[in-house]
Amino acid sequence: MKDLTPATTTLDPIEIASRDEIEALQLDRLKWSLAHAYKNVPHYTASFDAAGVHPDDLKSLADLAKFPFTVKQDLRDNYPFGMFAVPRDQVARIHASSGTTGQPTVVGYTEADLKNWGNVVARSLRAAGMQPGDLLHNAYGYGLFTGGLGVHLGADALGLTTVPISGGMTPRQVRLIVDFKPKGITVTPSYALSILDEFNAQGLDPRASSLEVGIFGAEPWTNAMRREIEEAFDMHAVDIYGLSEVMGPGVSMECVESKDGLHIWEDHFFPEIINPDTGAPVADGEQGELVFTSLTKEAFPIIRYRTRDLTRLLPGTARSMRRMEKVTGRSDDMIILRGVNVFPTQIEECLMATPGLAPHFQIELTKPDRMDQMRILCEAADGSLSVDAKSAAGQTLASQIKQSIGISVQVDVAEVGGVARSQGKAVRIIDKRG
Ligand code: DLL
Repeated sequence: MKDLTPATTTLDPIEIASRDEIEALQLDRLKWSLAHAYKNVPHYTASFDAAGVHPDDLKSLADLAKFPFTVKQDLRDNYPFGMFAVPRDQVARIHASSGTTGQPTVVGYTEADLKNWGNVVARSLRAAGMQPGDLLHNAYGYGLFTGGLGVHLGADALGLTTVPISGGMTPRQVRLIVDFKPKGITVTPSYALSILDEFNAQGLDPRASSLEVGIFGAEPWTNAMRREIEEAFDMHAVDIYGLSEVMGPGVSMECVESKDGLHIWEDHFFPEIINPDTGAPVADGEQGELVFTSLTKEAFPIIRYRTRDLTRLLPGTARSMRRMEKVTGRSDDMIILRGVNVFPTQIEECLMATPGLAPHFQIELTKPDRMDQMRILCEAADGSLSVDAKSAAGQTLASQIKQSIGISVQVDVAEVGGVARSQGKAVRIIDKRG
C-alpha cells in the first residue's frame, strides 16, 4: 500500500493549531450557537427556560453541562421544520432519515452550512489521502440520506473528479471501477463487501484494481473487518463518521497515516461523553455515550444531542483535535441476551477470526419458551466447502462466541450468497421476539 499521508502544508491551520487556540474558538462559537438556538428555536427557548439556564450562563466550555440534552424524540415532536432557526426560504437543502422506525427526522442547511459541510468533508477526504484532481467513486446513496450528497459536497470542495454512482447495481459498480480507475471509494463497509464479491464473481482480481483507499462509514465496523478489506483490495481502509442531526458524514475522520480512531472536527462540532444512565459527563478516556453540540450551524443548530453511539474521547495525534475511538455500537443495537450485553460488532470480530466463513452475517433473535435465543446466519467463504466442513466452521464460530462473549448461540452456515446483501447500511439484527 502506498503512503498517502497529506503534506502538512495542505492542512487547514486549525487542524494543527494549539489546544488553547482550538478551545478559545470553541468558546466563542459555543456562545453564539447557544444564543442563536435560544433566540430562534421555540423548542430551545422552552427547554433552556425549563432547566433555568440562559445562554449568558456559559462562561467556560465546562458550563455546557448545565444545558439540557436534545434527543431524537424532540426532533420528531417538531416535525417537519420546527427545529429550524432560520425562515424556511433561507434553507438551501433538506435531508431526512428514512423514518423506517417512526416519524422521519428532518434536518436543514443554509448556503453557509453547506459550505462548512463541504469543507469538513474535504478535510476528511484529504485526511484519507485524497488530493485535488484524484478520482473518487462515491457509492454512498444519493437522496435524502446525507451520505452521497454530503461526500459529493466535500469532493467538490477538495477539487476531486467525482463519479456519483450512488448505491446499488453492483455489476456496474465493478465495471466503472475497472474502467475509470478511481483512487478512492466512499461506501458503507458492508456494501464494499458486496462489491468485493462481485469482483470475484466476474473473475477479476480486486487487488489489481486502481483503488488506493476506501473511506468507510455510516455503520459500525471492526478493525478485523479493516484488515480483511485492506488485504482483499490491497488498499487503505479508513473510518468516516457522522450523523444527519449533527451534519452528515464528516463530523469526524480517521487519518490514513495513523488509523488510530477518528479526529473530531472540533471547530464545528463540540463533543462530550456522558454516562448514558445518569447523563453526567465523564472524563476523556472513559467510555460512554457521545453527545454533540454544533458550533456554526445556522439552519439547524443542535445542542447537546444524544447520539446513542458508544465510544470514548482520546487526545489528538495526527491532528490537534481530539479523537473518538471507533464506535463499537449504538445503545439501540445492544442486544441483552440472557443478561449479557452483546453488540453486533463483537459477533463480527468472532466471525472474522473463523476460517472458512465469509464476512457477511445477520443476527436473528427469537424467544421460544420465554428464553432469548440468538441465531447467527452466515455463509461459506467459497462454494467448494462440503456440508461437514460448513458445519464444522459453524461450530468453531459458536465456540469462539461462547469463549469470548460468554453466550451460547446457534450458527447456521448458508451457501455462498445465502445472507441478504447490503447496498447501504447493513441490517444486522432481525428481532422476532415480538
Ligand atoms: O450515516 C452519515 C454518514 C454517511 C456517515 C456516510 C459516514 C458516511 P445517519 O444516517 O443519520 O448518518 O446515521 C447516523 O450511523 O449515529 C451511527 O450510529 C452510525 N454511523 C455513522 N458513521 C459511523 C461509523 C450517516 N463510522 C448513525 N462507525 C450514527 C459507526 C457510524 N457507526
